[in-house]
Amino acid sequence: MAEPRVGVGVFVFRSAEDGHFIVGERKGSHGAGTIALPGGHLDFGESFEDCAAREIKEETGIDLENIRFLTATNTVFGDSGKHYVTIFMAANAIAQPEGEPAEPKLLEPDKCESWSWCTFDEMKEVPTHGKKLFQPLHSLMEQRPDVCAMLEAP
Ligand code: 8DG
Ligand code: MG
Ligand code: MG
Repeated sequence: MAEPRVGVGVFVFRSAEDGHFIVGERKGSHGAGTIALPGGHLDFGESFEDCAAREIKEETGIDLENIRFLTATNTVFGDSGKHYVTIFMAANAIAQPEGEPAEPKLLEPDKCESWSWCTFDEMKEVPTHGKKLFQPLHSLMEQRPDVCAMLEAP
């Protein structure tokens, strides 16, 4: 029998003072076409922090600092029937050597259409603009309103 898996989604903030974080449109996997955070599966023996740093480096080339746990959610996907416990982490992007803010690179173009910066309020508006959110983000809003309130007013 299939078992729940652990996914790690990361709010990568542009800097400590900036409420913009990275989102991307998924491609080539379940939730294709939906807007999601960068992240991936927790590897065997890995810490949440190491998983967040590894996935963000692999997917965007960005190095992280101040990696912190936000919350966890539970999602049974309506489309695929997959079941994930999502660990939501937050972190700040380390600026480029010249001091310019970090910019995500599309390092896995087979898995993601493009990256962009987004605020939590803008993310909530995504469904009204004809796009869908990846289901764990709906779980976050439904299951963890306290955390969402914090993300809305950083
Ligand atoms: P990996 O197999 O290389 O570890 O992962 P990936 O290639 O980066 O796949 P992914 O789809 O980005 O992430 C793996 C699973 O993690 C995904 O299918 C479902 C789960 N997941 C959540 N929440 C989130 C999230 O917020 N963002 C991402 N990217 N994945 C998430 O449960
Ligand atoms: Mg990955
Ligand atoms: Mg991923």
